[in-house]
Amino acid sequence: MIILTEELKSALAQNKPIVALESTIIAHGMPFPQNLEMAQEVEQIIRGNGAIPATIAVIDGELRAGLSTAELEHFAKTGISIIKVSTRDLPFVVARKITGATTVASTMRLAAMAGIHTFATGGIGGAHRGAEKNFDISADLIEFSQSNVAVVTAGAKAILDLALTLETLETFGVPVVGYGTDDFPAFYSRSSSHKVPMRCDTPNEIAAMMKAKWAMDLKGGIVVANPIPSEAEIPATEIAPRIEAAITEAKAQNIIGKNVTPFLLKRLAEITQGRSLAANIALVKNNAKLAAEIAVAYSQ
Ligand code: PSU
Ligand code: MN
Repeated sequence: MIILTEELKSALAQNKPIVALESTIIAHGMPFPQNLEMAQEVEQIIRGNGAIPATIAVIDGELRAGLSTAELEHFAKTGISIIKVSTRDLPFVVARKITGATTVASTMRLAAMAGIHTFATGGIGGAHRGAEKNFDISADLIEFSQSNVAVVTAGAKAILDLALTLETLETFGVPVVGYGTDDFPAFYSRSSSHKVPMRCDTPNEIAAMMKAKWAMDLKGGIVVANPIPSEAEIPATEIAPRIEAAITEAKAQNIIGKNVTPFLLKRLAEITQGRSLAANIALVKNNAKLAAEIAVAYSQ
């Protein structure tokens, strides 16, 4: 059902390490041209660390893994006018032969469909603040209970309610592993006031968990929480008031549903004069490197 490049087909057949990448982060997560540079650099980092990148998207209704430079450029330049496709949107864009950018949830689903079990992103979606009333809980969290994919993420953004996010993952039986840390990272900051339930310090330890989980037929993914590099970090005390400001604006402008995350990311980049964007790019690259190392360990 999913269409792979020749390179990915033969890599899968030979059990070579592959890292899946999402396309929403390109179209909705960052402005052009930084999004295109990020997408290309991330692919290079994955190759440099011994794995093959598989950027996932829906193109004219076709489920695709492995995009050409021209296709990456199309997503980067078209930006937010490309439909953001979460799991619930897959039947619609396929049936209507539409082009869509896949989120963490739908990328996990399509990666698993292709037989790819490692995925690098920036930050996963989660339970938004106020989720106990408005039920805004990202489909990313539910997907972690469905698709057998380890996702490397810089924790979850402090635009979310991290306590509710962690509780939801626990309810769904999803392991949340701190990579070299006991704290759950908060995207722009290396730590939050929340602890991770378990910790690993090497890619081999994570690959062993993936094998153990799926050997037991425990369905679903693993959250690999990888803190942003220290030199790119924005301290929590500094970013917190800016996040508050962006959330207040979103409420005032009645931004809801799938538009919330892209709106907050864009406003934060403006409010921090690009600093949040630089941090975002640094953490995605850091996650790509770790994901490649995990994919290499997993393939052995
Ligand atoms: N977090 C980021 N950058 C992103 C996203 C999240 O730092 O680009 C995107 C991812 O594609 C994620 C999606 O899967 O937002 C979650 O959106 P929602 O909260 O609407 O489920
Ligand atoms: Mn949502």
